Amino acid sequence: METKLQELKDEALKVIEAAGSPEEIEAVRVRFLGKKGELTQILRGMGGLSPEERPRIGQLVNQAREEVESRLAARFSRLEMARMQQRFEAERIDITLPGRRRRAGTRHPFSIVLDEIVEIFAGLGFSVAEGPEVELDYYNFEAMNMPREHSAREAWDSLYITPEILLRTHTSPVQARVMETMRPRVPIKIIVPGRVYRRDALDATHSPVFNQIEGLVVDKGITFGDLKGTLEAFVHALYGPDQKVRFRPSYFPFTEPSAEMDVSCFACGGAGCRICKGSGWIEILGCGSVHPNVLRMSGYDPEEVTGFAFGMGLERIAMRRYDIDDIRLFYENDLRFLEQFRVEGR
Ligand code: 2U9
Repeated sequence: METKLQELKDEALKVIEAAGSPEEIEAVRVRFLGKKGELTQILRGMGGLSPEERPRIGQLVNQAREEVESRLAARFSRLEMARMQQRFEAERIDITLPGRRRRAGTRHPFSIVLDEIVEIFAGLGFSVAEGPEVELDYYNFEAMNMPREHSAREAWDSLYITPEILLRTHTSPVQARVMETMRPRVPIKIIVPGRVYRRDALDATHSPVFNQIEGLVVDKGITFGDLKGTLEAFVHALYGPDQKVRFRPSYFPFTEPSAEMDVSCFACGGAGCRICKGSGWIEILGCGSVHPNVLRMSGYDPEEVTGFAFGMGLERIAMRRYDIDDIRLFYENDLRFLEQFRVEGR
């Protein structure tokens, strides 16, 4: 009996050392210590022993059971430790590694320039107004002092949807709508950025869809001097305080008198270069005092209030700013182009 017991114990300890998982350990426990376990069977077979033998053998069997149990427990905790160690290794994070830069996108050059322009006019007390791109002929032309037979309409190759509805050719109709809503209250001080449409073939300098920013001020006693002061402040904020400006007489049906405003070339300071085509000047915008007919059409009395307005093309400004010679680059969504406009700190 003792020899069998010793053999069983040695066998048990051998297979415990060979167990490679909690399931295998449980199988060893059942094989030796379970109800039908090999060690348990010995206990059951003790009935055949003499009364003198029984206590001694019983003690030996219990010692064997205790040793097998403690070895099983030790093996289990060693496996558990090894498993945890493996997991720590697998999930180890080296917190000293440098952070991974998230690939932030870049802002479209239009957004960069437009935000700057809006910011400047906001600082001058203007608010932003928006309106529909699909517009009525009335607001786009008639309210802008261009009745149906007016020749100026030809200057705008328009995209009509119906005889009364078209894609707006400038953002001026939004100002007419604001005056209609506000009348007869003043002041109005708004800028109107937005897309405008013309029947133009797409090429390096023309696009059927482009972006404008127009502005309108209506109040009592507004003069052409207010126009010049406001727009000079704008140009100095956008291109720097040392730029010179000049106004040249011009014509627009919706302003009288009308003018075009140039700024001394920011690239060569006025000496003449490729950017300003040798003239030393860069045309920035058109402007003028609001035509009395336009005030009247939208419900204001030109004897009571006066105003000035201006309009600029966003593509023209962005192309000058970034020295871009093909307008199509703005619309083709080529990341090799767009990713160059990474504004620091954003
Ligand atoms: C109202 C009254 C007057 C808006 C104006 C211009 C001059 C102008 C062009 C510049 C370049 C359009 O983007 S561009 O092609 N615009 O020169 N626009 S005054 O005058 C208004 C607008 C609304 C009620």
